[in-house]
Amino acid sequence: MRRQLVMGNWKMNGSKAANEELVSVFLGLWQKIGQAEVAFAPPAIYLPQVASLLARSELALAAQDVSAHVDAGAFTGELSSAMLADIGCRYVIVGHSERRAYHGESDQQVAAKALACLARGLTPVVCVGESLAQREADETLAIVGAQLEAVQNLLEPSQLKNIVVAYEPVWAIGTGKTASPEQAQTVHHFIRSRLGEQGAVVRLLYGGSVKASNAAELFAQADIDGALVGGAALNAEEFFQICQAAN
Ligand code: G2H
Repeated sequence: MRRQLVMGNWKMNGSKAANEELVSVFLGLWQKIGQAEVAFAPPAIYLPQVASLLARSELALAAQDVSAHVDAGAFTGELSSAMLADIGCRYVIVGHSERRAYHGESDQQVAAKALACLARGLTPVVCVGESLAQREADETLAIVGAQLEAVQNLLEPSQLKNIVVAYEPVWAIGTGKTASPEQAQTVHHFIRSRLGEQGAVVRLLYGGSVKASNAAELFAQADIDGALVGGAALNAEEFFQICQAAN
């Protein structure tokens, strides 16, 4: 049985006051009625603040990125998985398409970051997904398969069961276009089969313009175990509705 996971990726949004408001409104609504696991991924500078806002709840803290370097050292500007674990993170998003596009992260670097997370007890949420041009060229499964394979090549099979995979078609991110439930299910099913034995326990999230209005039909798909939510996670009421749909 895979417990549904809904993670709010705040991207580069927030302020001390806005974060406090968002988390407190959400917690007031959530009040342990939910079965799904819920996580917040604020910008790194706000992780300690959100950790303290979530302290008496069961909600999880997630980081948006991590260094691939496991050991402390001369890596200016980087944050290690040990540091993220130290301040209470449970999850780390790795390989988000915005990091791949704007910071040139390769499949191999993303895999190294996933390994760094596992080395310090954090769960990597490995993002995969194709661009519009790749989908139109019928390359979706080849691209997603290659992104996944880089992770499979670096991790031991026994470590694979401790990752989460987020399928985020790049053409659906922040565009208002969502993959249809059937399109998403096709790719999720492919990912699960590629994960082999471990596929039965690995949670597969869908991401890309998830909203209160489309969450339930996505979550109804056999291989969709939750969502990575961007824009709609910045509104406490809407994020609550999405989390409720995952129960
Ligand atoms: C995809 C998603 C969150 P949005 O990037 O990771 O963002 O829901 O705004 O498309």
